[in-house]
Amino acid sequence: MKHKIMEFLKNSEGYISGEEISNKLGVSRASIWKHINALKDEGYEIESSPKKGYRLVNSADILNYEEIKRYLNTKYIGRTFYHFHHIDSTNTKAKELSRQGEIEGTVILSESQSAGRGRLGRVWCSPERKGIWFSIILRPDIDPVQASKITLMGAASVYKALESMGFRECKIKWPNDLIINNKKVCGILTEMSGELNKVNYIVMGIGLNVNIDQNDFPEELKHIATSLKIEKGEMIDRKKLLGEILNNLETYYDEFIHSNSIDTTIDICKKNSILLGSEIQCIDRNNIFNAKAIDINPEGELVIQLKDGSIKNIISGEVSIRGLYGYVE
Ligand code: BT5
Repeated sequence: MKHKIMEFLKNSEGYISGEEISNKLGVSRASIWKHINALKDEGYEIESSPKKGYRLVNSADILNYEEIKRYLNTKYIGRTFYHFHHIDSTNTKAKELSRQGEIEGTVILSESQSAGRGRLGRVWCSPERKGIWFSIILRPDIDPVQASKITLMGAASVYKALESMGFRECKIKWPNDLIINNKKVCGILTEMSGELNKVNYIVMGIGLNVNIDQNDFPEELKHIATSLKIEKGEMIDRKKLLGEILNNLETYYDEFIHSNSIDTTIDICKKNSILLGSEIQCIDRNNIFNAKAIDINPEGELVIQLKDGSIKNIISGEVSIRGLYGYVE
């Protein structure tokens, strides 16, 4: 009902009377008034005049389906959309919904998270309406070893969306970070439920710092994290950005599913990599070693050269990567 009322407000040039909305929707004027108040609480600026009715002055900076659908040109990604004002973690919710059978392409987005998660139990800082914190449910018919490719598609999708909005300084840190000016602006957490040779579902969570101010970051992140607003010095349109990311993702994911190719994704990740050509530090369960990052192969693995000259391919998730001179986590 709330969304239907919003449609009326958006489609009317000036004021629309409570009576007209109530007649068209077949609900009482008191009920309309209640929904209008709920919309105001969400941040929509609505003027009410006893004689003329209601008028939408400004849309809210809110990432629900109603607000972002005009930016979407996807067939299935983002077409089922859960929007929360507050949640523990969108990845946790997405996994719960996946277990209940929710369909591929479903997006779960929250304006804030109280327990946003990074990899290995790390915490993801997600202040209200300052970023884009969301998860996508995917159900590819692939071998589970291929699941890590999805993270690269996420990184490429965010990269291209940022590029199209004028952010040319952005770099991809294989496999799951985006970096601007040596600081992290986006992180991706991909989780999978599967059997030996079958994926049940994949949940890819993306956290992108959009309108965070320096002071919003906790002390320990101030020197390693940044946001688009900090970098550009102005507020960024979250709705357009989210639409672009989802549109890109469907393109790269479709290419993977239908043509079994991630060439476009790899191309973007390679051309804009912060690691390739650099000395890096790799940390796996047992040891820490230095190497040179030399390539990302067609399978999406990072190709490194060890000190003894030998070449090794690493799959994301196997090791943590740190830059020696540049971005340090
Ligand atoms: C990641 O982990 O980078 C994956 C982050 C994924 C977050 C999204 S938000 C929507 C979805 N729902 C969730 O619950 N999670 C996903 P990792 O590479 O482990 O990096 C985590 C580290 O990044 C932390 O230990 C901090 O040092 C740093 N960090 C935390 N919050 C940050 C932020 N907002 N911006 C930049 N760095 C941050």
